[in-house]
Amino acid sequence: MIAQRRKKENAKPRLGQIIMNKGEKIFVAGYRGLVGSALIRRLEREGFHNLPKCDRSQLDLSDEQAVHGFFAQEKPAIVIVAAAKVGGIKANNDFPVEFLLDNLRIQNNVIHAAHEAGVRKLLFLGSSCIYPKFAPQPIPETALLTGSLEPTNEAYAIAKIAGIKLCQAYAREYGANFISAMPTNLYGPNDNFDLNTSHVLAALLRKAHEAKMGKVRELIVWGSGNPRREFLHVDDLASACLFLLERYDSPEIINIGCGEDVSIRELAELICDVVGFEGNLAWDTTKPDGTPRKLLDITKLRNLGWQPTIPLREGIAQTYDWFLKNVAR
Ligand code: GFB
Repeated sequence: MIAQRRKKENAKPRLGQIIMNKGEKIFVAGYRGLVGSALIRRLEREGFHNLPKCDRSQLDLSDEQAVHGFFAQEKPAIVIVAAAKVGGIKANNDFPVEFLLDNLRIQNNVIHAAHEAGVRKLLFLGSSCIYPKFAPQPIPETALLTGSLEPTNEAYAIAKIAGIKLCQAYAREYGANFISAMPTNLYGPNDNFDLNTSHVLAALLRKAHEAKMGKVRELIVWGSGNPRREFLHVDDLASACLFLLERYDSPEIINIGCGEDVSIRELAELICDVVGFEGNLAWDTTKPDGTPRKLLDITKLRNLGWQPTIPLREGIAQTYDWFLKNVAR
């Protein structure tokens, strides 16, 4: 009965209805992470002040009952799904069960509860690893499900693809305004600097810093150095997310990137320069390279009028500063 009523209410066309007022309740699932914390910073800077914050000890997003209870009580108007189990190439490769199951649980609970609670708009954040390993470069949104995935992160990618499809299903069946955006590789304050689980940029910042402080002559970089990646500062991502919440109402996925990539070798050299490490790079080719290249085609987002503002070198310097103040000490 309730489900039927919700189906009818939500079946109304919602496109183009979003006008976000500053008192609107916006729930950022995963507000302590790299992405969630950047979203909160940006929303607060823009004057949004009704932002319920729950960390893992207050709300376990993998607990279906708890999530439904939270949504029934809080009734947010807008939801951003920034909560996920994330990690770099090694963590993804070592723990496929957790990357698949935890992510399916979290996103299923949040997206379903958002629908039940009548959330007006939801933004689901995926990842550029949803695209085939050998997708055309730069990767257009239409490349989704056109080829095999990169094995090191297949589990995570499958979970994210399921999240996209769930949002699209709610849009098709119930008229829900649930949209999905695909960010490229991200970095910035609140990144994970654990060498076993982090992504490459945070890992190399830490390694370069520790090599400099320890007066070590060699910095070990994983793989061949040839893979190419695109790096977007998380504050630019947050700006794109707000932009999409206000101006994008299609269930079709949309890429978020900066439009430029670098090789891992170039990234390592840039990081050493910013940190001031003057030793040599050594390559550990027993570690996987992963996808050879991952550069998103951001034409769709650019055509809507958004563009990134933080150059890579400046973003790395700012993140190193954050690392020095918050992690290294
Ligand atoms: O950032 P990263 O861990 O993940 O690695 P992916 C990118 C590249 O950097 C790989 C190399 O070729 C790594 O071998 N690399 C070099 C290093 N040195 C290091 C190091 O010290 N640590 C790490 N982590 N890498 C992730 C996916 O893929 O991309 C996730 O596993 C997610 O699912 C994320 O989608 C965006 O870019 O290869």
